[in-house]
Amino acid sequence: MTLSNDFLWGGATAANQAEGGYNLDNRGLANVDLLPLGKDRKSIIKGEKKMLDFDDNHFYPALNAIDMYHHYKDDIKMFAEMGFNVYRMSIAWTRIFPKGDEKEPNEAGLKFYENIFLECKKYGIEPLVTISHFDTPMHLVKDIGSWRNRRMVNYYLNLCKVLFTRYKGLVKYWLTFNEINMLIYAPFEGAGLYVGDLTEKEKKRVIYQAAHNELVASAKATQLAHSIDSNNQIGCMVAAGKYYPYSCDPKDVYEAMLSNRKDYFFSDVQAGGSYPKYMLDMFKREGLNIQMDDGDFKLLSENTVDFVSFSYYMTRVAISNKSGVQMTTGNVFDSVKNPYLKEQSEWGWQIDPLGLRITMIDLYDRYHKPLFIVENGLGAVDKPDKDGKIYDDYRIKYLANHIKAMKDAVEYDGVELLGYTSWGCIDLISAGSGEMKKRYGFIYVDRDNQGKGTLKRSKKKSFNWYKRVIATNGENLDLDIEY
Ligand code: P53
Repeated sequence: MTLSNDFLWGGATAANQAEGGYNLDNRGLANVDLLPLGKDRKSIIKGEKKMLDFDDNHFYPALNAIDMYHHYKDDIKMFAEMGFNVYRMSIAWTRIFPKGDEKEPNEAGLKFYENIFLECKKYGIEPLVTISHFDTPMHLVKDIGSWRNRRMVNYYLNLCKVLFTRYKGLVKYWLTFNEINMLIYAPFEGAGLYVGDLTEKEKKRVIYQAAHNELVASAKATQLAHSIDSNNQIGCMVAAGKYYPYSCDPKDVYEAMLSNRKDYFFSDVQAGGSYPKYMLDMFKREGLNIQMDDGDFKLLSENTVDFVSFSYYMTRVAISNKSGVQMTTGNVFDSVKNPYLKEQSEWGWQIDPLGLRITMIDLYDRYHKPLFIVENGLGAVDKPDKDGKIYDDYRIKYLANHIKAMKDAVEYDGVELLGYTSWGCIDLISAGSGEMKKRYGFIYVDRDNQGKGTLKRSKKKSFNWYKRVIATNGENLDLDIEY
């Protein structure tokens, strides 16, 4: 058997894409609540267009999402039926601290997550908790400008302290920030930063100041987690998917190297423990004047993460001269199309299972820490047939090929891997597009893009398939399965 007996198998969701119940039990508003469906979403995500309050012209899909707030018991039961021994989910910060800067936490919010963890425990499912999945209280966005302000570190730490204390013994695996590197490309979604009114230089300064503040917060959270309970295991989380050079022209190779460094900067600090010199040089050369406290470097070096987690959907391509090459439609960043990859999702994400293996080797060789694949999957349009059944063989194929590649990395390339949680194990709202139509789940949810539907859950064909994968610890990846 390739994978160890204690390998963690499961699925992943995020609060704002699944819970709904945006105004229940004193929950406050967060940046992610304000991302509308439709053409403005992308520029709002990127912090170019301002959306700090709801307006009547937009539909906001996160407000009710798939209403996991009321369905979590049934949903976790279905996860258990598939054999999950881990469930990755995130905390909505504003359920615990509705404004973000209160002294006392909101008990109703704490209770909600406690119930989720107890439900998981009932089935022997280990929770893997993302503390912030693109989630910043709107009050702090408006009041102090979100992560550009160092005071965010303290507010985030207050949240962490409450979580680590209250859930001691119930939760052991934590991720500090989801896809921390996304804040470079999507500052509002990633870190609550509206930067639309800034010059290019000022925008860059704000982004890297926010990055520094998040890195400090992540290290402090790691330190705190370890001091509250030595069993706690803390991971960083990066949007991975290597850049390939378009050709062996050294100019393309160099371009790919720079692009990879840009993403690895975050995990270089969180897992490696120090700022890359090129980054500090860049701050100086460009006069960015990033504010750091005296003890920051020491803190960062002494509080590295225990494991490196990442999302993987596709690889990207770097080229020195973009003129004349075809682009893919990605969601947040458009990328050069890889002519060697023949298949792509309906959203233009190029499918590359070997790229997962390559990314794993890359990350492992860089940090020598155990990896955890916490997101991977295929967003597709699922059409129920007249009996309501969903034959999602395309998803089965995607997952089988990626899980095979993942196993190969463990078996032949010497990579240490803790677990695998597929993204959106139950259909949820797409982060990039806000659509419901872009589905990842083994479990279908009856809801459409406009929020209409019964919210009824049903099993897709892939449900049975993943169940068998887990039951055989990844040994049986045959595509055929009864449904
Ligand atoms: P959706 C951009 C590019 C790759 C992954 O994405 C990304 C993003 C951010 O939009 O996000 C992660 O839903 C993220 C999840 C998200 C998932 O990938 O656009 O951690 O919240 O849902 C898939 O198809």
